[in-house]
Amino acid sequence: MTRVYLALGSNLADPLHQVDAALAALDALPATQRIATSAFYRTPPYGPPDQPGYLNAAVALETQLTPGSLLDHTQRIELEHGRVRKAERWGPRTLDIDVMLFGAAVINTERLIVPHYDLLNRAFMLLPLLDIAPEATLPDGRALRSILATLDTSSIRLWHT
Ligand code: 5RU
Ligand code: CA
Ligand code: CA
Ligand code: CA
Repeated sequence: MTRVYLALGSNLADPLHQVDAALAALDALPATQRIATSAFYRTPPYGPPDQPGYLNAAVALETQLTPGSLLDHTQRIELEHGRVRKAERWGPRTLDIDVMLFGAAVINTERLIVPHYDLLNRAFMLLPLLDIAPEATLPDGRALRSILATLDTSSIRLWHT
């Protein structure tokens, strides 16, 4: 079994509903248990600024799936929840599920980079992750807590409602 941390994001079509539906879909994955779920946060959009704010959250799973199989499932769940691939890079989306950590694995394939390539710069990923895994480390042993401490979290709020 491997402990996996996923990042969830949504900024279209009722984000709270999207993330609730994503949790239900993750609960239906084979050979996988959901161990913990963070609070839901309201975060300002990064990347293109002309889009709604995001709901961001983190989930801990224990799984026997391989990284590739888990990615197949998370991409299927994104599509089943109305994700439409647009020309604009980093545009708004109904549901985004990213693998932040897969145990202590380091993965660099065409499909999957783990740890998530930009995790160390994204307070909207690290803050929810540290809610549920305050002792989490990178595969090299660095504490994520000390990385979050270098980032600005001042515009992250609880989602509320
Ligand atoms: C550039 C910088 C591009 C940071 C991206 C999310 C980035 C987002 C999200 C919030 C994107 C990738 N903003 N922007 N939450 N994803 N708040 O999940 F993240 S596009
Ligand atoms: Ca735009
Ligand atoms: Ca993402
Ligand atoms: Ca993604």
